[in-house]
Amino acid sequence: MPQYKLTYFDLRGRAEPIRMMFAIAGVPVEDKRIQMEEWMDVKKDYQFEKLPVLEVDGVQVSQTLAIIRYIARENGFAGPDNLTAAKADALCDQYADFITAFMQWHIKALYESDYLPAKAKNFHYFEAALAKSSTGWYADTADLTHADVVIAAGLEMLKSLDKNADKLFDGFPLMEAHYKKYFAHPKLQKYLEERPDAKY
Ligand SMILES: N[C@@H](CCC(=O)N[C@@H](CS)C(=O)NCC(=O)O)C(=O)O
Repeated sequence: MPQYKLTYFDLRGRAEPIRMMFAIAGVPVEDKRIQMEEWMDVKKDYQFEKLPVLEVDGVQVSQTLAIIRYIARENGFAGPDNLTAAKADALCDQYADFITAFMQWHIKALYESDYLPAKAKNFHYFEAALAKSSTGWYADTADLTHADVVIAAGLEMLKSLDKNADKLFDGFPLMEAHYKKYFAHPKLQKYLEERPDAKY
């Protein structure tokens, strides 16, 4: 097995789905956390000058979704065939588009004008994907895929930042059921018990 080192800030953020994917796969990874004060000194050492970065036997892989797809594929969590993997990829990409809109809202306080419409539109897409699933996992797979990890971890962050978090799933019962099913996944329990406390 390769030596894995994941570098990110001392936050959950974009690294959390990656850490969770490793935990579910049962693969050890060094969880290197850089303090903000150190970042400017080392930024240039990373391919796109952004984190997270995964090192695989010293070889850098950048971009959150590229990293998570790689771990899922390596460990049998990308579905049984390429078409299923592509469906999981599409859900991850759609979630990433949505969370980018959310970040703009969070920075510029565009809650009503930008966030709420983006949330309503996207949650309908995700609810519809689950309505087509016979297993309760987003890509209709027997066990979860990276799409389930990316969306559930992303929603956990959203819950910590949305001022109306208690209403996050109102009107979206399948998404709520998925969220609970994900956080009850047996392979995630030890990680959840041991991970450092963090707001997001
Ligand atoms: N699309 C990239 C975005 C990476 C990104 O924006 N990372 C932020 C932290 S969440 C970062 O490294 N910020 C520090 C900087 O830009 O100097 C990904 O998903 O990995």
